[in-house]
Amino acid sequence: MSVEVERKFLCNADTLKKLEEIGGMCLIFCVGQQQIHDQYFDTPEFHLTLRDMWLRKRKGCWELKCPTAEAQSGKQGEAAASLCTRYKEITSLPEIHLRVKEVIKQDRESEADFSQEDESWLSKLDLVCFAEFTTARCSFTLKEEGVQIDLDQADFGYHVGEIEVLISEGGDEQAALEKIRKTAEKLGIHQRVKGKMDVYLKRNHPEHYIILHLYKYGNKKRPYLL
Ligand code: V4E
Repeated sequence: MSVEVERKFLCNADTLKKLEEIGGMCLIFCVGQQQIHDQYFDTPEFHLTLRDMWLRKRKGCWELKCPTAEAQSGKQGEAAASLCTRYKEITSLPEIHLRVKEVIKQDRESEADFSQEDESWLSKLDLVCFAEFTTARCSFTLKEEGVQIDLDQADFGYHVGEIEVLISEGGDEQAALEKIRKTAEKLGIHQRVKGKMDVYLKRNHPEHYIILHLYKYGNKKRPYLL
């Protein structure tokens, strides 16, 4: 299982110019452009997202992003670390079923085994699609660093960049944070920006957005960190 350590940044007309500039110093490769269609699922009571768990279908495959054990314990560490997020990415469907059932089962007794052939498991767990959008993504890699930079343009009119390093679970998070810090410095990034979902929910589902923020800012016992 991999852990994605990443930092979002404001993406504008200058960003490509900056990438070209640092390309001269450290060999940047454009690894391609793609259209990504995402559908995100949760129960009407937000069982998953209130726990900072993000179930999505991307390019026909299921993915679950969930907080690492460290993030769950509320450890944020130094400043560089607090600018970054880290999430476990689970792509095995049986494991996704297990994790999702674990959370939802707390309120709803659901011991049913799920078929991998169809999507009836969604309705059995009362999971509905709450967000759907397409992102045009341009990706670059910094060869020497093992860093990926994605420039995303979501179809609801939001641009955001992200600097990302993938590590294995229990891998060297400090090294990943340092690579991200160095890349951010080269790109002249200082500010913290919102992710696509934050902007999408605020515009389209303000009640969901407010509930997630209340848990964060109200200091409730949920691990959600926006
Ligand atoms: C983790 C998370 C969500 C799931 C989508 O994650 P994100 O990295 O924003 O999307 P994307 O399309 O770049 O996925 P990738 O291709 O990198 O896997 S939605 C909200 N969160 C939590 C979150 C947050 N609230 N704010 C920030 C800045 N990051 C993550």
